[in-house]
Amino acid sequence: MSPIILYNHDGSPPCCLVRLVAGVLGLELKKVDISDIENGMRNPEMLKKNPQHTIPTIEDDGLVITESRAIAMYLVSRYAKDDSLYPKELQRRVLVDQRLFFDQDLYNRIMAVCNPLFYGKTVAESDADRMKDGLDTLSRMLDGKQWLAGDHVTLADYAVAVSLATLEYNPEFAIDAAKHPNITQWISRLEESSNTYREHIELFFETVRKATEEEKKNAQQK
Ligand SMILES: N[C@@H](CCC(=O)N[C@@H](CS)C(=O)NCC(=O)O)C(=O)O
Repeated sequence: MSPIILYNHDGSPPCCLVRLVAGVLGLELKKVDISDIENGMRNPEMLKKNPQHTIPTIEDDGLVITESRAIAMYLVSRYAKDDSLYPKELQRRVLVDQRLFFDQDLYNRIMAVCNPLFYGKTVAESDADRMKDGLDTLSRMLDGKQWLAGDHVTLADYAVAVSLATLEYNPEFAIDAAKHPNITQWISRLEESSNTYREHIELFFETVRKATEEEKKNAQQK
């Protein structure tokens, strides 16, 4: 079987989710690194494959799939030995689905406090408030719970944890353990649950740190 192709960037949070899920499932990925997304994904060949011009994009047996959460659902549905990460039973699956849809919204809120930094702009107060409101919601979801959807780790936990890891781009908004103990304790549980999880998140953090340092150096030289 030929390996699944992943159009990837190590500093991209949604790509991190796909790498993490593939890693947990023990799948081999052939990474095609797209360092310049503008040129790498907006050329005619790639736009034909992915009109959204986004990474992650995967190709598996000629099937092109975009959207990190859809890719994660596909990988589990096709390749996992059991359905624990993404249950087949409707009543359990819909719990994961609702958290994954919540996660897309949370990720957008998080990006709204990270994106301005890439362009040397300040974060709008309304965006900061919306992001904090998203964290408050997540904290309530975790109240009295070990995991986000059901009694064990699912795709929902991985997706939301990767979205939160994105805050490494703007540490001013890092999760405060005193304010959100439900969230920090849940992240610790995830870290303890799997070496693969830790390795993939660490690779993402390292990439972000290097990029941020590079950015600072370039700014000083100007
Ligand atoms: N909802 C999408 C978001 C993907 C996304 O925005 N990827 C960024 C890189 S982190 C990208 O490709 N941006 C380029 C563009 O939108 O043209 C997913 O989860 O896959």
